[in-house]
Amino acid sequence: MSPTAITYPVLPAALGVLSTPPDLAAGAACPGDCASAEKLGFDFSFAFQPIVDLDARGVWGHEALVRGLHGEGAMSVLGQVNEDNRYRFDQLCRIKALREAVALGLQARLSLNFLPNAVYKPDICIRTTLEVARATGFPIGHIVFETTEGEQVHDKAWYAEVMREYKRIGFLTAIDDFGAGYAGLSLLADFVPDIVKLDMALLRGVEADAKRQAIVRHTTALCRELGVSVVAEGVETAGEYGFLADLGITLMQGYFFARPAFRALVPAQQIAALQPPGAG
Ligand SMILES: [Ca+2]
Repeated sequence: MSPTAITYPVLPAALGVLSTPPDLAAGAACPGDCASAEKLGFDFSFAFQPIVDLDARGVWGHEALVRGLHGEGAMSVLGQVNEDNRYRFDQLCRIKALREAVALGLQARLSLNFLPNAVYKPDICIRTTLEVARATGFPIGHIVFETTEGEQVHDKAWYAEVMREYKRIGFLTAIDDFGAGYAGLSLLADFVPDIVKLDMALLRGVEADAKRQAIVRHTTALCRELGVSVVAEGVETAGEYGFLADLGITLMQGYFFARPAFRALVPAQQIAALQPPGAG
């Protein structure tokens, strides 16, 4: 990728359409020193798990998954996040994940999880991400913001407005864990993301479960009609892989392809060597 070919949006005009919800306007804003782990009180790192493009037999992107500094599980970090520090944590996640991914030489997309209720000040959130992208030369259009519907979104209109703004700026947007949580279908009515990630609980053993098959088949058809790409996440077996591939799903993620790699990127050759369903 050539940094000179990348253009970044100008912020003031881009942010004119957003306003801060009244209940959040008075406080909880990041004071401008979001990048400090000392201020947060704990530090963390990332593992990266590939999202596989089966058509291209390559890596479509990597999802950054939070880990302890020595590779400890996500809960060792997330257990320290509370209402008081989650905004700063969210900011620091973007900054650190982008920097770590670029340092590892990531060429594909980078998928970042964010906490929808932490977006108190989207102008600062977006600015934070844009600044790191610009500093590292990472293209905006390669950054995916995944947000889970499993986490209750208190203000759906606000949520949809924030997501639309992210998309308008040029980021890719994804609804995570689709089918597992509270608001999937109504979220789609209010906001059409670039990507829907089908929840792993829907996919578990799907090749032998007629009810799951019906749900996955129709959800995939719905997404196609809306122009949304589908990622099957948490794919663990050849049977699941085979069923989903037969359905025409080409983007997949899960242990069947590769486990998350702590502070490392799974080599593209490992993905290219994958056997098609039913082979071998
Ligand atoms: Ca995710």
